[in-house]
Amino acid sequence: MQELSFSDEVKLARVDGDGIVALESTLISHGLPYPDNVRVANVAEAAVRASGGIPATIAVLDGVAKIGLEAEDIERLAKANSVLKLSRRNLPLALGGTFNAPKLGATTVSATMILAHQAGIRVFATGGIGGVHRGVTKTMDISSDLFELAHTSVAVVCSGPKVILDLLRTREYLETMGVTVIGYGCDEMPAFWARSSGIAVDGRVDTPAEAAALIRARNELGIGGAVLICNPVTEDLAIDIDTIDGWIEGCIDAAPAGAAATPWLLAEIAKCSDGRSLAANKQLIIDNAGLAGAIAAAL
Ligand code: PSU
Ligand code: MN
Repeated sequence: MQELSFSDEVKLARVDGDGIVALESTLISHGLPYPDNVRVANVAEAAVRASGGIPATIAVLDGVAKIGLEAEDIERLAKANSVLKLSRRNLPLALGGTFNAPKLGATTVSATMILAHQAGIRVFATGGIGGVHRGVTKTMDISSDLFELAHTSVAVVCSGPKVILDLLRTREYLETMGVTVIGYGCDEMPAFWARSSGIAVDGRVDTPAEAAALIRARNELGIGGAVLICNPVTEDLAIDIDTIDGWIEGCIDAAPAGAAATPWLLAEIAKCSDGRSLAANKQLIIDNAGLAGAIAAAL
């Protein structure tokens, strides 16, 4: 088993049996600009604590998987400009001292789920999950987040798939692969900066206790894979999906291929939305962390 390094706070929580919430680090290194990224990472951790959980932000530092980061680790990830974006496929390249690869790696949803699962953490919060990209019939670009959600037993609290994606195909993939897609206080799948997508979820919960009961029910089946709890962005910062689609259509043809596509699109739309997408993105990450803390405490 991969050797994990725990922060003092997480070590203590493991002994005490507290509800731990995994937080990812790619949104720090690739998703949000500096210094917003540092503030959001710290406030998200505080939100987990405020709702009764213990935060464990996950990353690879100097070849070691760290479960729970110190303030200076977050600052380092936030400022460095050659951080690896780690998912299932390249996580092994960042671990250990054998390879010539850079040793500083931020974990996406998939790599965070893998490491959280190894650490025995059952709840994880992020902003928006990756999914099937628009243009998939030409590019075959499908986020490894979806594969991970299908196979790894960690509940994921998010605001739905990122709206830059092909939402219908992403929803179909989740259905085919047997991910339990739940609306938190809503009947439609939220889409990141947008509260609704017109696409149905599998079911709805309205309290952390209901979410915890559902996660327990899936775990007891022993089938692996995730319950995806979709928590819509707060109303005052939400953006209408047609407005967002206009911004996406205006820039998507210029987007780079592969792993660079998502960070590029997020940064580009932050510009053409006059910062509205960024404001929504920051707040939804913090709110999802708070909800995950309450669910972890209920579990
Ligand atoms: N949520 C955010 N911002 C982000 C991400 C999630 O609010 O940047 C990251 C996650 O790490 C997710 C990744 O796993 O985007 C998806 O990247 P890709 O589409 O290349 O798989
Ligand atoms: Mn991709």
